[in-house]
Amino acid sequence: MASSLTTFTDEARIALDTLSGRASGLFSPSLRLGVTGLSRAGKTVFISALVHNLIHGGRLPLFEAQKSGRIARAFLEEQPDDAVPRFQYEDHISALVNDRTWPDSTRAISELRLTIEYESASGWNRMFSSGRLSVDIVDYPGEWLLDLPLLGKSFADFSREAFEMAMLPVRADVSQDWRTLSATIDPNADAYEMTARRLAESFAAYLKACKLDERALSTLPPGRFLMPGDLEGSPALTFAPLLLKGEKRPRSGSLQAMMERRYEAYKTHVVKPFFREHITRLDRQIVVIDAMQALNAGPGAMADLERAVTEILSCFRPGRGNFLTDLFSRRIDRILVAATKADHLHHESHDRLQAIVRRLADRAVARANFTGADVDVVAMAAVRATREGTVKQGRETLPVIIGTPLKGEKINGETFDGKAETAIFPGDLPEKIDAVFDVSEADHRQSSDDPAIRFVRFRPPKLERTAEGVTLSLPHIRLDRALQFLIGDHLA
Ligand SMILES: Nc1nc2c(ncn2[C@@H]2O[C@H](COP(=O)(O)OP(=O)(O)OP(=O)(O)O)[C@@H](O)[C@H]2O)c(=O)[nH]1
Ligand SMILES: [Mg+2]
Repeated sequence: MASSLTTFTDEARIALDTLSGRASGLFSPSLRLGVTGLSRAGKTVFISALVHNLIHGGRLPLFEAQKSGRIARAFLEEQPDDAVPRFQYEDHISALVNDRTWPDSTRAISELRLTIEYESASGWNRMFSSGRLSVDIVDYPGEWLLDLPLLGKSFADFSREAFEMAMLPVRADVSQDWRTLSATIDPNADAYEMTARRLAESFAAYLKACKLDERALSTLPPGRFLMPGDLEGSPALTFAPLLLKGEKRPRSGSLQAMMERRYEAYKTHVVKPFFREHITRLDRQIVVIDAMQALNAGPGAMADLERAVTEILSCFRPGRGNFLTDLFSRRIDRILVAATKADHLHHESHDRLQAIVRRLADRAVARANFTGADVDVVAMAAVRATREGTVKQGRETLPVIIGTPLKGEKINGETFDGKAETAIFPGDLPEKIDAVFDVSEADHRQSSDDPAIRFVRFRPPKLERTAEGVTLSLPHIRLDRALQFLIGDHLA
């Protein structure tokens, strides 16, 4: 009785929230923009650059409302959700602009409200619209999204798949320790906390190792094993897949029973609330991917990135009979897959990068059987850390990029001090994009022995100042194109 009562009030509350959200939306329309991507993909830098460019009237020729001078001002306002951490915009901008360092990794959800005052392009709209749009930007780890498929999987499915993935050639060596440990454990033995912990730690260490630079493998669930947020050490995170023999029901008091219970707790107390409270309220979504790093690591990493994008897109596919479908009060109608960090390439390669991302997204859309939203792609740099130039080498003139490599970065044995500027010939992306997807080549070129591009991390750029000493907004590549797709139509 008690439990059905709570469910009832919960549902009533959700319905009321939706209603009041809709009603207040009449006065000041708001748009919820989700920004996701795997860790280090570039979410924080993207949001910071987007907001900075809008607030400071940056150069955004492809963003129509700005180009035609219809934006009166853009400013930050208090966010609507009191229980979600605020996106620390000021800190991130201070790092980028004053210290020329990249912002710290964020690893959890955060939110920021940006309000834009604009004049509508049509007289008709001018009469009826408020001329204000509040964009609620929600930054959250893609790793958490990849947990959605768990809702449809039993502990036995989860365990079986985890071992299958761990045995793939790209992962077999990094998963070795965890698999060896698992092989010594009997699921039917009595449950001991220390066994659970050892297994969970070993499994988490393997998941973390997949993320190391030279692997650049994207993530396997459970997402919170890599991004625990405030759940670190809790029982809902102290479980691991087990090598099960057959689909027997576990004996009560056994390790298997304990692991299963915790796996179910993870789904109930971590995965479901996250989707209910955050994902179902989004209107638009950008999925930031680090295609540069995957390209650099070879076709195995590209295939893996494609798998991650496929799974991410599946999460936004409505009407699949999962518990989400009923909860969607709004529907995401546009999704942008954005490869950021294009400033690591000369502009001659930008279109190739975009073509590669297009191919990747098309395949992901097809594999996820995705319909219901427009999916577009862009190769961009939220913050452009390099300039372009040419260098003469004998008779040849090579296109180069010029920037300040981060302290400790190396090329050809030279180590940079983080101060000197340098010109780098980044290499070209292949003309035939099939090559970058061809996994059969992965065996010969598993890591960066023969990278397609030379990849060095640069410091954020030095901002120019006007004669009056005002710093100009952060330079970017095609950030305006992303903005136009994500919010442009709401400012028409
Ligand atoms: N050159 C260049 N580097 C970028 C750009 N965006 C991100 N980076 C690099 O990528 C790193 C990660 O960017 P973040 O924005 O912190 O990534 P994130 O997705 O928020 O990462 P987490 O908070 O760890 O999930 C930065 O520290 C930069 O080194 C860009 O536009 N240009
Ligand atoms: Mg971040």
